[in-house]
Amino acid sequence: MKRTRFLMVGGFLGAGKTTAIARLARHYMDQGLKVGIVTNDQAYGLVDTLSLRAQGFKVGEVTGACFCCKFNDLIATAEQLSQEDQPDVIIAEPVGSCTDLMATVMEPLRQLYGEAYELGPLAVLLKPEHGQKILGGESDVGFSPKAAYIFLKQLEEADVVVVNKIDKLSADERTQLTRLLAERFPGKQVLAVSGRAGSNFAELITAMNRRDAQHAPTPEVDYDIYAEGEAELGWLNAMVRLHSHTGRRFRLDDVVVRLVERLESAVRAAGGEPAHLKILGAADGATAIANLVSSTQDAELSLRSGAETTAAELTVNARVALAPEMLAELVERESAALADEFAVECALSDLQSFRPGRPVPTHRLQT
Ligand SMILES: Nc1nc2c(ncn2[C@@H]2O[C@H](COP(=O)(O)OP(=O)(O)OP(=O)(O)O)[C@@H](O)[C@H]2O)c(=O)[nH]1
Ligand SMILES: [Mg+2]
Repeated sequence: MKRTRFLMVGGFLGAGKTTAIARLARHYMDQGLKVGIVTNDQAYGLVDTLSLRAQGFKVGEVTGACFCCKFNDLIATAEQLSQEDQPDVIIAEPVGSCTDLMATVMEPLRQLYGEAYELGPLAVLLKPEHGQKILGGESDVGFSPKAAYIFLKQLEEADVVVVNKIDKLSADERTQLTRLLAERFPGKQVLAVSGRAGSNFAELITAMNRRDAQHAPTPEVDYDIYAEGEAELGWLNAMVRLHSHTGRRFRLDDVVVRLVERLESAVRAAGGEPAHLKILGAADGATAIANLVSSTQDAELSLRSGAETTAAELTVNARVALAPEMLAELVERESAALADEFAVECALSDLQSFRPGRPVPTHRLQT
């Protein structure tokens, strides 16, 4: 039986996993290989799934909890992709606040499903600003110690650590960050790439294609700290439908960016800290995506549609250090205010807001 190569690209919220996975998948497809992608979230209604499907990729999803707690759903989703399309490669994107993936996903796959899947390395991406602050020991990191614990555990278990978004770094900043990583994790492979611009991406491809990866020993993980770190985040997925009753058209790109900007200001005014706000707008077959990955940066339009429309569906995914009830209130209020701003009607549905529950892995196997 042909084994499917299974790759996983992890990293903290907003590190650029989906962007890098799309580039990786495109590379394999250009080589004539079939690729399936598996996305993952604590809730349903995923921006990442819609975004990757809009780019033409075959995507299955595991929703309702992370891969480790829904290991059997991950297997079922991978099998479904295999039945439908017989992919040569499956690339999985875990939830950005997850760690211990080597012991709870990769090893169980190798030990229990090794006949079906050939495992590649676990790559973990990091946002430069997180790396600089946490590894550099800055005091005002905008990051709680428990969230920093998860971030560091992700790097510790990685086969390959990938400094992403180097298009935003000077040569000095890049050298300093790779030095901090080498000091903290001696012997670990460290790459520096831009998933979006494609710089140095060939190095990540070479690393992902390695067949002789020696996995690092499984780190010990304190599940109390891990669970408390995850539970500091308010998680919200929702759908906002906009409709122009007058027939006047509005720009899809403008509404997604404005809603992200509005949410960012509202979150900050409420004393919260956004980890990742992402909104995907769909209208008449067109797709626009706006993101915000930190309160020190502006909202950006990561996918431009150029579309003008009289009706749109916005999928809102917010991961914010703020009480989930408050986050839900802000999303309701700011969606209504957005509708007023664009003189359209608005309906909010499928709202799920909660703190992620304690992870209870299906399996935990040591390397
Ligand atoms: N400058 C720059 N921005 C990037 C790069 N890669 C991703 N981004 C941007 O970072 C934001 C988050 O990217 P995603 O790919 O959605 O990040 P993610 O890790 O999948 O996020 P979650 O799934 O929410 O954890 C988007 O605005 C991207 O356009 C990069 O290499 N350079
Ligand atoms: Mg993603």
